[in-house]
Amino acid sequence: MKNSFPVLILAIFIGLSGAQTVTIQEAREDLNGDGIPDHLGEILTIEGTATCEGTLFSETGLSFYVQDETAGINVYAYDSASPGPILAGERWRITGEIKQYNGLVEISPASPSDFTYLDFPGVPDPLQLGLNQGVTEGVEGLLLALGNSAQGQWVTVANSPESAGGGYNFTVWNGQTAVAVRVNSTTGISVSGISAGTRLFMKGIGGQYDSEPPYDSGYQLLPRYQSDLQVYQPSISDGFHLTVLTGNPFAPVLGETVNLEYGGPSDMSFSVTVFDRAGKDVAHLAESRPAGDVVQWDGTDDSGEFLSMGPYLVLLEGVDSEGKRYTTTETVVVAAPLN
Ligand SMILES: [Ca+2]
Ligand SMILES: [Ca+2]
Repeated sequence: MKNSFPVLILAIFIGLSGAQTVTIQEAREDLNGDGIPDHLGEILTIEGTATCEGTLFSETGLSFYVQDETAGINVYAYDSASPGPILAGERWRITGEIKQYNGLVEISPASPSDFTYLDFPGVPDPLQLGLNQGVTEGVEGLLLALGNSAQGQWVTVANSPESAGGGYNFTVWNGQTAVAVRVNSTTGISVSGISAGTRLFMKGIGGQYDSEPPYDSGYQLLPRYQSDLQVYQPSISDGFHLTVLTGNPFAPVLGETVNLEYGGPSDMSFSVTVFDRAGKDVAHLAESRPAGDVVQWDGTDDSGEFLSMGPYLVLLEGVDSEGKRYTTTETVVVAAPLN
């Protein structure tokens, strides 16, 4: 008898809302690991902040993303269920059926009354992916940053964007990990400035498009706005120089890199080479390249193996149009993790 009061209260709450309120992580739950949310077909209620406008990823109806402290999820609904405009940064309580579409977990409201505006906390900071990290199930639905402008760590476009089904697809390299990027035409993003070799600092939502069980591939980054594709063009001075910009010493096993800038007269061609203490050339960061650039070294040799701790000598070599050779060096240190 003494437990009946809380049970009654719980029953009233569930009765009023019509569905149980859960965290987004709980709504997405896949304890048996089959790539299908365990609550498929259930009506649940979540509370989350929109990371884009309600209609950004859909020509008709709603397709957008919300996230809370635990996870993110796609919200998908017909026009008839729309409560009106939904803006990035707004927090909503949303009731809907848990679905999955080509591996993407969705919550699908059936009517405008399934939406309740809560408040305006603003768009949350993107989750920063580290060097060599890709989009995975654990970050599906979350706003992500790929490439880190504060650390001068960019991603490199692998191929020119290809037109496909109402948008464009291309791939970027985050260190040694390939990440698929899907630019939906409804975003209005132009990809005309993107081609193989373009360096980017990116933001976007973690998405998935995988038509076959077990729905464990096909992860994509979904940029929302033109500003989510920030092209990195370092400005390089003309004097012959090699400068350590960031990351010295650095711990490669933690995904850290050292960034070095080099430059010199426009008639020069440049090579940047890393030597170990024995004087062996272990990594070639640039070879016979024009003008100046920024190079990133991840502490691996030319075959991608991590090198041992200790100091390394970075040699910049410039050869001018008359064949005259200039050199300068910097010492960088490969360190162990702090703990
Ligand atoms: Ca499951
Ligand atoms: Ca998924």
